[in-house]
Amino acid sequence: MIRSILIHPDPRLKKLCDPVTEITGEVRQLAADMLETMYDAPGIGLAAPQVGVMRRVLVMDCIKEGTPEPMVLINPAVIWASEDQTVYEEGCLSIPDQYADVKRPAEVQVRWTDLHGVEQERQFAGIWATCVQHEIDHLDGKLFIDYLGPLKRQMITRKMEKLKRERARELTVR
Ligand code: K2U
Ligand code: ZN
Repeated sequence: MIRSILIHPDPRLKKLCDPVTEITGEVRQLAADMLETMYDAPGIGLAAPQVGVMRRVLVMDCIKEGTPEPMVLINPAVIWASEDQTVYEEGCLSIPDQYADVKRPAEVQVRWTDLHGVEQERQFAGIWATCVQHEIDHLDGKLFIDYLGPLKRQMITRKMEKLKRERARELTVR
């Protein structure tokens, strides 16, 4: 089912998430819900804390020529990062309609456990390197605005607080 996405500022988005110790039916259901929620947003990545679950699970869709390739990464870790960095104008489903340039390693090697409990390893480049680093940051309570200067971060946070007040008012007025 589609789960609601937490909006910054929210303490749950700043927490360090717990590793998954056993791949239960509940973890499988979470991953399925996260993929459904990601596609609905739409987005190309989503981390469990964004739907309020403080577990080290992220989903991505490395869309290649149209054939969706949904990926579920459990307990992901960057084991190598290139010296080269790239800048990408990032956004975040938890910080709607705000975009800013973020510099990250251009390529990363990531190790994770898949839904079948099998250990995987893959090197990511391009937008997928950016996305997987953005999602792993979420598992460590880090948002892309944490890479910005204090003034820009504060301006975005103020905008989000206003948005949340408006959304709350809509709900009460209705
Ligand atoms: O984690 C999230 O909030 C989903 C992010 C993932 C992402 C952020 C920056 C750069 C790449 C991925 C996005 O909202 S997904 C939306 C999107 C779609 C296409 C390209 C970039 C971002
Ligand atoms: Zn995000």
